[in-house]
Amino acid sequence: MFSWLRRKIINFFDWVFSLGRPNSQGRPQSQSPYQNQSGSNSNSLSEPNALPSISNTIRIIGDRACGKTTYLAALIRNPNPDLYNNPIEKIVPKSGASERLENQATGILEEGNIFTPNDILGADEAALDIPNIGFSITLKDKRSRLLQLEIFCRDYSGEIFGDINVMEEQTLKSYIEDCADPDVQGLMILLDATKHRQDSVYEISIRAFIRRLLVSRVDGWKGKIAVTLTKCETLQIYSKRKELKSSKALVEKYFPKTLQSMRNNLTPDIEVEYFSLSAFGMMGPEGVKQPNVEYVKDITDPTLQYARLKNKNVWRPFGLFAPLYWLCTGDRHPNLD
Ligand SMILES: Nc1nc2c(ncn2[C@@H]2O[C@H](COP(=O)(O)OP(=O)(O)OP(=O)(O)O)[C@@H](O)[C@H]2O)c(=O)[nH]1
Ligand SMILES: [Mg+2]
Repeated sequence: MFSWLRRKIINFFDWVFSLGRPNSQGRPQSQSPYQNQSGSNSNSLSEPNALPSISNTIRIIGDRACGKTTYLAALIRNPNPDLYNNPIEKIVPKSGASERLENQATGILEEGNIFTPNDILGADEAALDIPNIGFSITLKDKRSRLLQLEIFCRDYSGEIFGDINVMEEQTLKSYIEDCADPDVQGLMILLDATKHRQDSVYEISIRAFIRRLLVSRVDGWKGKIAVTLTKCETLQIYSKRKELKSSKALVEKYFPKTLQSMRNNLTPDIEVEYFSLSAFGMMGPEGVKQPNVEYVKDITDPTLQYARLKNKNVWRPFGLFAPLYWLCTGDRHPNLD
């Protein structure tokens, strides 16, 4: 009841926020800045001198506590970017919800606190009630041309993945319908690298999710899927990531059953790519790098623990932008992985 009311109030303020900002409601404008839907080259923005722009509406799913909210907050905050070879020029929040996340990244992550888990949907709520998070990323594309990515998504709670086989049909339907909305062009499926022992559980969740998604539209679901491993600063995963030099091989190593189950259920026209990232990153000199993370026990329940930044001054996430670049352009950017 209270989460419903809170979301309604948040949505109202987001609407007020959007009145002051052009182009903030998240409707895709074109497939590619260089090639529109009819195949000709065009600049998708009408203002003169506007940058080529690609709009992409995505949904991010993954089990509870896999790092969805922290990912979005770190991305929008973009702390301490590398000065060398870094293609990201700027990030601008385009909705009240994304401004709140940016403030939380500053106020919560940097002050050593943690995000609270997202509220699950109440009986009278739908996924549509979850506020729209919009932000634009200006970056240099693979050929060093400036490009703007306009991203719109919602910060779901992990129930849609973790509880998919036990949740109320009405709640499940509302999430699936939201993911199957014709505006949604891409999905990020986040898998927590530190939970790889859950592979057999996630195998079942992913099968259920993909099957429901594919039958939710008569013409089938046609987006792209970025399978993304989170929390890859963990030492064992970090060194495997370096050794394998491929996020695909890394996901295959840690979640073989989940991947097999997903591939068995997808239609061949759905493109899939693989990514790995950490919202906290590493610290220290090359060769002796350590995760920039410390774990704290919950004061009310010591069986629970949270991760937080160890040193905010050297907060340097990695891999955050690569999945979005691919979802928007269909390409991998050599300086974003
Ligand atoms: N080690 C590590 N921990 C992380 C990372 N990102 C998030 N976490 C931790 O994972 C826990 C859950 O993070 P959230 O971002 O709230 O996860 P969520 O997926 O949004 O969770 P729900 O909203 O409950 O579905 C917190 O303790 C975070 O600090 C990361 O990159 N590395
Ligand atoms: Mg969350």
